[in-house]
Amino acid sequence: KKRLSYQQKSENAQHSVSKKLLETALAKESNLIASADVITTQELLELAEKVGPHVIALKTHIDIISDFDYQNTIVPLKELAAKHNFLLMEDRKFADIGNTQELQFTSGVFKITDWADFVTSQVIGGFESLDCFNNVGVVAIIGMSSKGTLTTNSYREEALKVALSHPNVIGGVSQNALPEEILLFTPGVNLADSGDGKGQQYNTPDHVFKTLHTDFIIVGRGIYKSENPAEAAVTYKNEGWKAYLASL
Ligand code: UP6
Repeated sequence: KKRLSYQQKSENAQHSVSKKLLETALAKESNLIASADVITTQELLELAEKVGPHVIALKTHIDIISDFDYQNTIVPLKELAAKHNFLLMEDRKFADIGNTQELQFTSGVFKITDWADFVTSQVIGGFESLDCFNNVGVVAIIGMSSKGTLTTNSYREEALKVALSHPNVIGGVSQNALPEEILLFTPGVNLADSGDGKGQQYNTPDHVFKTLHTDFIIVGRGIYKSENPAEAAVTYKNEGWKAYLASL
């Protein structure tokens, strides 16, 4: 069975962030999102500079940055995103009632609403919990990559109903195929390892394009822990693009 191309998906896209992601993928011939799970501003900015040219988005866990400071962390990060043409994906995995998520999204020191192009959110709080994200795109957590996850078949089915019905949702994180009207983001991708001894389970880019028809691969340690992150990013970018073309 064939999949829709990025071009076709971009023509069908209902949300400006989906469109931007798909256009960036086509322009850079990349479906790679680097996960910047580093813990200082300097490491974050250095990684963004190195991998920026090769990725369509940089995924952050902004709350692990120990010296976070909006002026010193976010302002230069946004400059790098503009310079290298990538989007900012904050992997906050919101999981609360709408009012609390709205506060977590707009307030505190991180002020995610001011800089993220799109965010991840659980859908466990139900449809209305996602209403607060209407200035960004939401990637719904449908299924997790870790061993023993509670995202069973029936959970995923219900989560998908919420995701598909909400206008803020552009895609889902999953280890299973999703309907083609939303974008599929797949973490748990690594060319060298099959796990991390802490429950993470890895697949290759080839596997996730062939079996899931994923749209975007998310790679963390495969890139930022490598000796040469820029080179590793090129490798994952090329592997991902080759696997995408082969799945058409
Ligand atoms: N992530 C997963 N699995 C999920 C959802 N999210 O691994 O189901 C995120 C992690 C991490 C990245 O929070 O930031 O993707 C994977 O990193 P890794 O490649 O170093 O394992």
